[in-house]
Amino acid sequence: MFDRRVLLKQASLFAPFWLAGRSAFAAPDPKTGLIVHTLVPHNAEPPLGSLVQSWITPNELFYVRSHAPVPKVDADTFRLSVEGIVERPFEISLAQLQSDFKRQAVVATMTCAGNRRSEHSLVKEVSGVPWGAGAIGNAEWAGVRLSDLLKRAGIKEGAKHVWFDGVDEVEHKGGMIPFGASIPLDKAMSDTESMPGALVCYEMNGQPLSPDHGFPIRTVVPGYIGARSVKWLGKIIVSDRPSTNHYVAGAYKLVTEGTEDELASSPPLDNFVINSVTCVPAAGSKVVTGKLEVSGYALATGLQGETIAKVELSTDGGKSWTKARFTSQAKPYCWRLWKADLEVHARTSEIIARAVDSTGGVQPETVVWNLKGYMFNAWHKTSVRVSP
Ligand SMILES: Nc1nc2c(c(=O)[nH]1)N[C@H]1C(S)=C(S)[C@@H](COP(=O)(O)O)O[C@H]1N2
Ligand SMILES: [Mo]
Repeated sequence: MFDRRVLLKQASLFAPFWLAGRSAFAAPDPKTGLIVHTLVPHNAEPPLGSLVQSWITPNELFYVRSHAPVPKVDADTFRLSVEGIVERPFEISLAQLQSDFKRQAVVATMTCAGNRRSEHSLVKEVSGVPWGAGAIGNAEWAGVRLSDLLKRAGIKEGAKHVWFDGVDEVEHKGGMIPFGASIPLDKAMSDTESMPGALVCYEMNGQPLSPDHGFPIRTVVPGYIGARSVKWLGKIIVSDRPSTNHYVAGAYKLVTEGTEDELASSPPLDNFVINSVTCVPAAGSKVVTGKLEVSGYALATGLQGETIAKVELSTDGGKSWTKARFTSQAKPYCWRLWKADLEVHARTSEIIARAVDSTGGVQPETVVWNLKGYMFNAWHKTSVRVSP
């Protein structure tokens, strides 16, 4: 176990070079089926081929991104605290959350801001877990509307942001801090009948949350990067400003130098970026000339009401494009799966995918490099080796 961990750690140092765009070549763990980047904390993603087998991602195939070991939480003694600029702060157990509040289910895609980071490193190297394109999944989450909890606490005048603190302990600058996030109060309260602005979630695809995914409760913020969906949630704090937690104030920002000034003046990332990825065939696959079926996923920006309208593929470097057909519905905050039939020639070396959203927003050909390799959404390129 120990040796393996050291090996994996060492391997991940080189990962930007050998993994880039080729995660299919990294062997999945035989027990979990996931490609493991680090075991403790657990960071793993599914191979792309298995990821797009279903619109709902099975729990076992859902990527795991943790900054620290899974905290041990006793579900019986556990209490969530709701505090800050509120009339009536309170603490609540898991059982009370489940019995006192209406259960709300929503299907939403979660994706890490670092998804596709290994491709970002091809532009110029970036630090962080060298994710392929599998740090994404679509699940049915169920729990309590965050707005229902905030209404019970009574939001006071001056409140503008809602902070989430986990109970995990992450090493930071020689000390220990919880992983934290915050979202604007407007987002927290932006409920529609079927879609809450945010959820305090205790179930994933009909199962209690697993330890890796945040047992007993986590937030789920539809349309926002995964880092705002805080696992092992311990505290909700209503405030007049964004959280001062490192993961809001000092990370998850698009910066190029990372100086204190630059970080202070850059806004925290919130919504997704438009994206599409070819998942089958895997990068580096051998294919034969003639007809080839390809499939993948696409994701809109996560702004309210936006969905994916079109996915196109090119086998000639972007000169001509073939439209994909959708194999799932256009649903806000959810990815859309697609398939296309392409004609492969002897000279085909690469399949390019790009998406267009319902407002005409287009997935860009290239991205501006940033220090941590967040939000990579350039045209997705899958190399193939053609035999006659
Ligand atoms: N407490 C806590 N919450 C967390 C994290 C963490 O390390 N600690 N990681 C965040 C990040 S960066 C992502 S992308 C998602 C991943 O959720 P998952 O592991 O359930 O896929 O959880 C978020 N919530
Ligand atoms: Mo993330």
